[in-house]
Amino acid sequence: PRHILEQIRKAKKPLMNVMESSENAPPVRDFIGALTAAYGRNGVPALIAEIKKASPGRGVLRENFNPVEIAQAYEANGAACISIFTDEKHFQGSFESLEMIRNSGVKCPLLCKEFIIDSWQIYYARSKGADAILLIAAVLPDLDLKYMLRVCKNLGMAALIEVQDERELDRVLKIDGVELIGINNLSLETFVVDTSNTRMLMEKRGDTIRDRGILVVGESGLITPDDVAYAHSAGVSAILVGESLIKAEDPGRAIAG
Ligand code: IGP
Repeated sequence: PRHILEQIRKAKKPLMNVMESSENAPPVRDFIGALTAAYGRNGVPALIAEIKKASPGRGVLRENFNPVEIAQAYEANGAACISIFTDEKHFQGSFESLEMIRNSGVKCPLLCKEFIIDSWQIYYARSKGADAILLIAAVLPDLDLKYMLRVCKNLGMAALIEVQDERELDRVLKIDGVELIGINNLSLETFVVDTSNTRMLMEKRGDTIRDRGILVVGESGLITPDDVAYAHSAGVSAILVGESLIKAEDPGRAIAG
């Protein structure tokens, strides 16, 4: 009978809440479009400026930490998109800050920087106003990567698929529909940064990546204008920068430097 099914449905409610509220979220903004437009306009890699309070490798990066103010400063100084760490335990982030930034009038598309291991997290990110999510190849088997990319696209969002070595890059290049790959200079095993990683992987697979029209983001450890020029010459069209901006006295003005 009907009411049993209704009871069963109700018992599933916690997950359904996430899905329903993702339907009521503010409209998705075009993350990849914003990167492409900024790159086309400036001829230098588009900036995804990151908001993170702390990291396991470096501890607390900034004491007076106001995520909305930082986001506004990033946008005012030319960031194409903004990445917001939401992991609480290791990065002292929050979904609340994502939601507050989305509701603050900031117009840059927002990346939810989360360790996604289950697809409900994608709905949750959307419900808080995310326009893009991070999928880390190192923590997701191929089947999950493919499935989550589909979930993400069904919600109209972009997925930044992150790799740190050739093996992961080759796994990702086997997946249909990949549009945005991040090459991380940071090893998630050792938390050591090597900025030549992006160049090394682009030398090996740059042709395939270009043929498929995939946009590459150089990630981590980029501090000086030389670092950015180096990433650009390696063939990336966007960069993801966190620590060096967050640590600056004025994170917005640090973009110009
Ligand atoms: C930003 P940085 O060195 O500028 O703060 O790096 C971003 O690339 C980095 O926070 C990052 C990261 C990750 C950290 C990218 N992917 C995965 C932890 C886990």
